[in-house]
Amino acid sequence: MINDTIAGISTAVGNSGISVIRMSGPEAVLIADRLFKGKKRVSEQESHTVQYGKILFPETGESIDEVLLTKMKAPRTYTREDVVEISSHGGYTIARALLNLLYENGARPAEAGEFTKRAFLNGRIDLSQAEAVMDIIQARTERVSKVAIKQLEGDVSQRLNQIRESIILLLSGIEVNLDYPEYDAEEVTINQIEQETEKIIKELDNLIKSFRFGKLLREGMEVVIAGKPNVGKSSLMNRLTRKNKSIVTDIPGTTRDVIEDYINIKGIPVKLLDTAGVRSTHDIVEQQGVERSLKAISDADLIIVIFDSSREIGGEDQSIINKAKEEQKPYILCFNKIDLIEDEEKLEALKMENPHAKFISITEDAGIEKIEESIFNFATENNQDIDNQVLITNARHEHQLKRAKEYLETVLSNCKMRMTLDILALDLKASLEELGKITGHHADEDVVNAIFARFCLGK
Ligand SMILES: Nc1nc2c(ncn2[C@@H]2O[C@H](COP(=O)(O)OP(=O)(O)O)[C@@H](O)[C@H]2O)c(=O)[nH]1
Ligand SMILES: [Mg+2]
Repeated sequence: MINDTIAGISTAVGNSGISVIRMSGPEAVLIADRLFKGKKRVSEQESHTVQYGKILFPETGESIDEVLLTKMKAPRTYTREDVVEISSHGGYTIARALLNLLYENGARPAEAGEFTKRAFLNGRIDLSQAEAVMDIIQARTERVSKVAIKQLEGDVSQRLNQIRESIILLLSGIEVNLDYPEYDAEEVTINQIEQETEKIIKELDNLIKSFRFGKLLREGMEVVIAGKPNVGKSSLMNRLTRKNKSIVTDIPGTTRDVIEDYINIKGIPVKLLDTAGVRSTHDIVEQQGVERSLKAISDADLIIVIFDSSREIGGEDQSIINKAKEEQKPYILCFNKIDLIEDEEKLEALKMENPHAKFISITEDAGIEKIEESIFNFATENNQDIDNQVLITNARHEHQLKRAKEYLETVLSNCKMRMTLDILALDLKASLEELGKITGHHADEDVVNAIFARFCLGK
């Protein structure tokens, strides 16, 4: 049982219009009553209403600030405990003074994420939902926050609970058989377990697969623009970011360092890197730039390789494709400067030779949307239905899913070897536990603490 009352500042610290100080626990109303002076006592104020008043030093009666006080009685609250929120004027000094007063009157400082942890411990949300709360706060694009909100609403939890229930059903079938062992019944049961386990593994696989896109969404995707000097890498960088961060000149070897910026492609946070052109050079600074380009290529999720279609495609161009292949990195091939090709037939021939390539002109702003589209399609693996999918976005969840799957694979091979039911039950139980760690049915205390420690204060 949780029996203490916690308090913390829930808004960002710094100059702001208002600050919100949140208090949760059995004594929240009592403490507020001691310090707040409004038309009604807080204990008499109706739940889920707001009241104007002042916070006073209890000894001197001196006012600290005029505030709005929101009272929310358990259980319909964020933490499922009594919650009082005080909105004061903004700024660090007042919020700090109010908070100290709450501490002096019986509340204790809330740890990072402790309000949400209480929501978890009191059973309002499960662990994966609590993690989604953090993802909402940190979301970099609207699409990312939408996915996190769906997770908070429980779409991952629901899917996992369905899977857990199927396993529990198998286990209860085994129990019955162990209690009434008849030779035939056991045989039938093993066949059923085998079929059912195969199905469950497929469902786990779908979730595990969704992590590829989920991870790109949550952590962002790194896309490197590569190519030999003067093909238009910096021009593309500037066009995609709609900024003039990269220096564009007709002097080959202008970009020396890797230049980074963030863009949002249909809701996917993309870190774009403009690199020095890859070529052999005696200029020491440029050489280092080339090294960095090669390093960026080996770290990237995706590479945009640019060729200059007005010139002969040569060995240096090919070497970049080779580098991508060597690193097993996916790439999008772009032929830039098509405005310079006067001969229509030559362009058509080039297109025929490179059916997967994109043909663009940055100066004439032609074909850029095709690049954006390719980046998006790469991330979703051309899945049109990506918005309606349950997505795994959290590495911890993916890890647990894989563990659960491993145990189920053991169950399968044990079925094939006609092992006894009690042995099958062992691995089924183990997989159930691994899944339970995602939602918190079986969470270790250390894991729970580690998760909430990553939260911000006041949440
Ligand atoms: N005609 C034409 N020139 C371009 C195009 N894209 C870039 N350029 C020019 O090519 C030169 C090199 O561009 P830059 O972006 O600095 O290439 P980088 O060395 O690969 O970064 C500059 O003079 C650009 O204006 C294009 O689509 N058409
Ligand atoms: Mg450049």
